[in-house]
Amino acid sequence: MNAGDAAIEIKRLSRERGFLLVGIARAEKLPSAPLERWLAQGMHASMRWMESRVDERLDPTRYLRGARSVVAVAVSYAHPDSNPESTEPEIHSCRGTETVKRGPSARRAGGDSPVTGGDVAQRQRGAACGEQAPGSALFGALRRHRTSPLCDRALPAPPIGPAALPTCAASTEAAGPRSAGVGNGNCGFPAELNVARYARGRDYHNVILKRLRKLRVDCERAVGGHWRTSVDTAPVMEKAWAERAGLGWIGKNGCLIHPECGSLLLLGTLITDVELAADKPGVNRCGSCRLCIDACPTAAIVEPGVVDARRCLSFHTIESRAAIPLPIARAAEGRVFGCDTCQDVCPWNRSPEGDPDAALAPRPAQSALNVEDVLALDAESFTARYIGTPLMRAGRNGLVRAALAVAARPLSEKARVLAEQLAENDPSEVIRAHAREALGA
Ligand code: B12
Ligand code: SF4
Ligand code: SF4
Repeated sequence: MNAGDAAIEIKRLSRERGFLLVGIARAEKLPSAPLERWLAQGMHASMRWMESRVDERLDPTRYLRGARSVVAVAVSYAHPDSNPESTEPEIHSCRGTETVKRGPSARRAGGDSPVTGGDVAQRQRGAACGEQAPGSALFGALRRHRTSPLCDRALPAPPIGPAALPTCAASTEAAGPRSAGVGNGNCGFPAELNVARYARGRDYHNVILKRLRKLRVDCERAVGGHWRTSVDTAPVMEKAWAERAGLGWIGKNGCLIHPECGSLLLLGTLITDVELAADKPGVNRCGSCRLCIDACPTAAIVEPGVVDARRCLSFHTIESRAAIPLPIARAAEGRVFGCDTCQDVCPWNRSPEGDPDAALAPRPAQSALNVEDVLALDAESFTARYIGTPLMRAGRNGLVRAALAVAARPLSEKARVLAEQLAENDPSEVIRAHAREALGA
């Protein structure tokens, strides 16, 4: 099979296995400066594992001897707002003369066709047109922005009409009322704890890795050669490969953005020594927009595309086990596990195309947590509740620590009683310290 036919076959197999997007890049050494500079400046904070296997991270031929191609895949987790307060979005997107109702019911009824990536013809956005029914999730989200004391402080005034839109390519293509396929996950729960969208269902590592392993077997059968899989699990720069494979571009918020599906995507790769026809790399379409940089509650986007983990809420609430510095904790305003702000404000996430992955469907009980419930967790009840979910990454101690740090002040009476017990008896010094701080506030 020649490289072109092999690429077509691999893409077909990828879609058959349930990947929304797939593209191919030539396996070659990545420029080392961005990663080396990021590490040298300490932006990886305490993620020491980022320092190891740098050679492999930068060069796929070191990870797999004789590697010639990188297959990048993505799934979407842009499920309609899983906040119990929101209603189903009624968004109509116009493509030429065709009007397609979008939203969960339309999807269930087969209203959306699958979206393709890589070199496969992209669907056109069509004429600049977007309608939003009053009373929909969008208007609900904006109302919450205006009324929630948390969000008024945490976020800049939301852009409502075309005049307020930034000058990035999205604003000229999709001018019209701001249509929010996804709302701001941090809004509407001032007294509660917010979980980042990607973490509201099953653990994506399990879902994607299982699929990738099956796909690897399919690929070996179809075109032979050696294949290695990765989804966060290996020294592979997944965003860089997705960009090179034409899945989109790395935006100023540091995330891979697909022009139709937005950035609420999770990525994986297959590295192979089989020669496959490569796609054209994605082209950056952020333009002069800087909404994400300005909206970040902790100023963690220190340069376009460069996130300093030492300031990022995602790092402090998910990866770090240490005490959360007070200025970061105050700015978190209820974000107990991860953060979506720099993606929520992005115009490219207004009305994402492509079916969100059913295997990653959000569970309401995992989307917004109750402070008292979290403070009452012990190791056993934590595992029983969250096994198989991304929350396991923080562990019971990490989650309780973050809840104490980011919960709204003053604590409720019931939360105070629990915090007093934690301050006194918890085996973790970090939890005891955060509990004391929460009680003193
Ligand atoms: C370490 C890590 C983090 C760290 C550091 C974040 C970061 N931006 O690097 C922390 C814990 C903060 C984090 C947070 C999040 N993460 Co994370 N994370 C990773 C991980 C494991 C490695 C990323 C890495 O190598 N960083 C080091 C820097 C130097 O690398 P880089 O940004 O990729 O740099 C390359 C390019 O960006 C480019 N580059 C560098 N600078 C610049 C500047 C410009 C202008 C441009 C155009 C390019 C560019 O060159 C570099 C090399 O070629 C990847 C999985 C993986 N193995 O790739 C997931 C990954 C990036 N994370 C992911 C997710 C979902 C998140 C969160 C959204 C989770 C959440 N909701 O809380 C946040 C988003 C925060 C953000 N705005 O980036 C997804 C992103 C999917 C997507 N659409 O892009 C990934 C790919 C996991 C996956 N398998 O899907 N993450
Ligand atoms: S995830 Fe949150 S804290 Fe981190 S860069 Fe984005 S907006 Fe800032
Ligand atoms: S919000 Fe950030 S990532 Fe999105 S278009 Fe604007 S600059 Fe780019």
